[in-house]
Amino acid sequence: MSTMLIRGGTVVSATGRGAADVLVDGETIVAVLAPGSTVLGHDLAASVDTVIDATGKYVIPGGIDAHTHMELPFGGTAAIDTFETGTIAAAWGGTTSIIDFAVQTAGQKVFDGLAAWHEKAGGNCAIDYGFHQIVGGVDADSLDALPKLIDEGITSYKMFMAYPGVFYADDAQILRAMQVAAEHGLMTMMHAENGPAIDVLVAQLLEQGKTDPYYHGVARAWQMEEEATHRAIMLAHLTGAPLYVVHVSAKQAVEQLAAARDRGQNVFGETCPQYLYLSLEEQLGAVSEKYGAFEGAKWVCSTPLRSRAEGHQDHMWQSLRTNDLQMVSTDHCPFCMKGQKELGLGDFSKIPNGIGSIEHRMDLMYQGVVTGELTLERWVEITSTTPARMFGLYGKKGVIAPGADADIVVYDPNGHTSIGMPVDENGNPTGKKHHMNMDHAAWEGFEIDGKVDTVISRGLVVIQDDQFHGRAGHGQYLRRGLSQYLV
Ligand code: DUC
Ligand code: ZN
Ligand code: ZN
Repeated sequence: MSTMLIRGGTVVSATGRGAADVLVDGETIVAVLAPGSTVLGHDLAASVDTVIDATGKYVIPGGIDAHTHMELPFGGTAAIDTFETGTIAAAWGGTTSIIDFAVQTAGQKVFDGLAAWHEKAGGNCAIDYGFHQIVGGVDADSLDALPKLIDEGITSYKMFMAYPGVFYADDAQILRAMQVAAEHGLMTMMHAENGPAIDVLVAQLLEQGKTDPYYHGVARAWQMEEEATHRAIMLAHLTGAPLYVVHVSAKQAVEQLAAARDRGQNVFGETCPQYLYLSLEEQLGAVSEKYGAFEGAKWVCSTPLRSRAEGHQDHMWQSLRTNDLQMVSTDHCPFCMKGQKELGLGDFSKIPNGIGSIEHRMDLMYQGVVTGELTLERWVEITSTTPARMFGLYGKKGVIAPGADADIVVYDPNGHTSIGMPVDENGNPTGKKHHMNMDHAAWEGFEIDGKVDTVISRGLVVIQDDQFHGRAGHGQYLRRGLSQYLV
């Protein structure tokens, strides 16, 4: 077992910051020491195998992205990042654990869907990974499987109030699943949009010749998100099921969550970087020389990017500060323009839904610290500590403390990160490039006043000196406990 000392840095947790040295033995943090401490010897640096100098830098628990979709089949194609490429990109960005969504579709056995996800991920991940279970077909069989997932280390499952004919669950199905979940302490995750009503609006817009990506955002109006969020909260209230609403983008949906929390309900919400920074007007409505108004396809995702004029983005930042929203995940679901997003040329409803952000989440949220939207501690909390607690990983993940896995990021506040992949007229990259599989950058031109310096995954240095030192297969499957926010 090798030993490592990360010294000279400022250790930041969800509750505070302070100068401290971190000692790692093998895969585990064994001590957090006051600088100059001699409790473990007079020259600890001389007696360890590796010393990492974190002077002037922050030392934080590795990021946890609790919402990713590697290789997700969607809209006649599949998300382009494999577990290998997606987890390597995650590591580059300071994320050391992901929770991906195993998929069960209607008519399929839950455990067959889960086995397929283990097959895709096993031996291929560069960082640790866990699963939530998508239940795309709520029936007697899947209801029976739900509690058994807990023994597999899966303590959360997701249903969709959107996508009729694909993943959609109706109110009766949701009620039944929540009854089972409430009994066993499973977290119900909800994609809260009124899918049947949205489909009517989509058909009407297409009939009117409104086929550009912009209309994806028009069809998926905020009222559709607020209404579904309210309905999910009411069904959760009735059944006593804890509820976690994914990818919240509408300020009115947050108001529903806040009201439920004020009533004392176990209701939680995540948002994603795209709902904090991007908008209906600027991205979905973008026009470029190469793609014309189809440029906006790069940002077609659901829930959709919302109108900046309506103030949703500012409200998301505020809600993260006030804890009306508890955490930030990416909903990483990348598709290339070529051959994938292009499926929706002339019909926005055929554009595969998703944006790739796994590599940029820690940086984009750190920029919120720079601009005064978040404190340093809140940054750590919403990107690592809360995701760990929410999904039963805390203690092992989400904290720098003796006994925790040595998942550590050294972050340089004096560094700089330019995001993007400029291309020549033939589409060939001419400069800096991200490590996700997509052929474009959804975050082109974003500048971050900070930089991921060193990333350690269970004691292994995976990123250092702008090089990837890890390997696919290092990442282990995470068996999760029940949510640690529930009593
Ligand atoms: N939303 C997306 O944008 N992509 C995948 C599935 C989803 O709900
Ligand atoms: Zn979703
Ligand atoms: Zn998703």
